[in-house]
Amino acid sequence: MAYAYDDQNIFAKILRGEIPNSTVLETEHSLAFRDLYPQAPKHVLVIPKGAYVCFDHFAQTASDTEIVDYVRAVGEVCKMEGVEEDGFRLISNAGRDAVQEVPHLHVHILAGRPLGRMLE
Ligand code: DGP
Repeated sequence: MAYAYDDQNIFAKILRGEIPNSTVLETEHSLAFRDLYPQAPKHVLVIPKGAYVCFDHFAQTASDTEIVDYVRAVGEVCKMEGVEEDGFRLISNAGRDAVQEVPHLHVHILAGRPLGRMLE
C-alpha cells in the first residue's frame, strides 16, 4: 500500500514549531510530548520526526536508525514517567477502523490509573 502523507496534519505542524507542545523528550529522530486531551494522569505521545503516516508505514520504510531511535524514545519516556512499577499501555491507532485522528505515526503511552481490560 502507498501511504500519502499530509504535511498539514497537526503533528507535522508541531514538528515544524508552528504549534506549541509540552515536550517530554526530544531525540535525533523522535519527539515525545503530552497529549492535549489526556485520557489518563500520564498520557504522552511519541512520534518519529520523519513523515510516516502510521506504524506499518514506518516499519516498512524507515531506516534502522530511525526505528531504533523511536523504540528507545518510547522506552526512555516510560522510564522518565516512572510507569514501570504500576504498568502502562501503548496504543498506536492506524487508519479508519482504529479512528486514527492525526495521520502522523504516534504511540500513546497511558499510565497513572487502572486502565481496565483493553478489549471489552
Ligand atoms: P489518535 O486518535 O490516535 O490519532 O490520537 C490523536 C491524539 O492527539 C488524541 O489523543 C488527541 C491528541 N491531539 C490532538 N491535537 C493535539 C494537539 O494539537 N496537541 C497535542 N499535544 N495533542 C493533540
